[in-house]
Amino acid sequence: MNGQLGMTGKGTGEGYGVLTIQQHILQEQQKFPEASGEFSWLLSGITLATKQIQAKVRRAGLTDILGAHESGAENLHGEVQQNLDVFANHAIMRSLAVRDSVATLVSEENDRPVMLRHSTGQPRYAVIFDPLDGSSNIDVNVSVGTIFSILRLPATMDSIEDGLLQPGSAQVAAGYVLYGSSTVLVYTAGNGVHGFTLDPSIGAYVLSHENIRMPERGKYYSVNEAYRDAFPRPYREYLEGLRKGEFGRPYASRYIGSLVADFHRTLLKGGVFLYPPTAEHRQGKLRLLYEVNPIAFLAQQAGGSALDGTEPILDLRPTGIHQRVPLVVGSPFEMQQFEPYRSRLREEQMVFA
Ligand code: P6P
Repeated sequence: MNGQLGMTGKGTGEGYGVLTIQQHILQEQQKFPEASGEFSWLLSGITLATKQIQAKVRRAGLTDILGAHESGAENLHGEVQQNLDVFANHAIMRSLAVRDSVATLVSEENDRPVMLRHSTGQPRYAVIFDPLDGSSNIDVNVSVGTIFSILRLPATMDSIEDGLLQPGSAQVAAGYVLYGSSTVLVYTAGNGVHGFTLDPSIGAYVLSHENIRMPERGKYYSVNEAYRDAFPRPYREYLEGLRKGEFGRPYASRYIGSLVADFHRTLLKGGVFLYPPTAEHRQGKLRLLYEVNPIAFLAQQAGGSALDGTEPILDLRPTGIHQRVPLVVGSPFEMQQFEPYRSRLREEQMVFA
């Protein structure tokens, strides 16, 4: 077909310069004849919503959308909802509510799952998302992101929680959109990790990072150093080893405080990102279902790996839709260097400074 249409690329649209995310998903879908068009229709709901969100984020300083929502409402985590959080949550909900294949939505901003339709009969999906992660950074123009995870719901469930509390290894797709110097969507459907940059001139996400592979090792570690003394000793000693060059060469530190931005750098440049437990956050701060599981799936698909400190993230059986877990995610080399500390975390009673 490429020859007939004059396209010279290897399916990358080189002949015409761009391959949009819709075309990419349809191409991917052709590899799985049993797959219906449902997934691409579902994903188009996410791409549409994130285009609306990025339009607001790009103009945040020009409208009164900055700052906390006038209601002063807090989400269940006690975080004051920013206007853009509310807008982003509604944009995704509206977009996905009209996708028949979506039965349930779970959002960081909603205490309970939103039931759209019963999941009996044809396969139905649950979309689990953080509509605007890192939103506290919005007012200072630091990158923020949307993170999503997609699960197929079983045909029969005793309760919707049964269908939602599947291990991360059950995800059928996951990804994020980073509203940074450009808007980049990165996703996996279990067949590699691919990145698309929004081209504002045509309003489409176009393929910019095909088949992303995490480098074998990097030169950065990423952690909130302010809590260093509060981490259990094995974490403290691993970080000290990185800083002092005990694993071959000293590392530099990079920490943005926006998970999507910190992970995107780790995915492209290699290295390691950590959010360990502290006395204040004994289970860590990051949420398993809509922050850590998607990140872990992407890392694994790109050749890296992710732990909760001792166990592979993707093996964890969730106990609640807003459950928090510690996270160590990175390149093969840095994760290999973490192994002795992982063993000590298993053996030692978790002692907080
Ligand atoms: P801290 C943002 O609030 C967030 O949920 C993640 O995006 C980010 O990685 C983390 O919290 C930052 O937390 O405690 O370092 O400010």
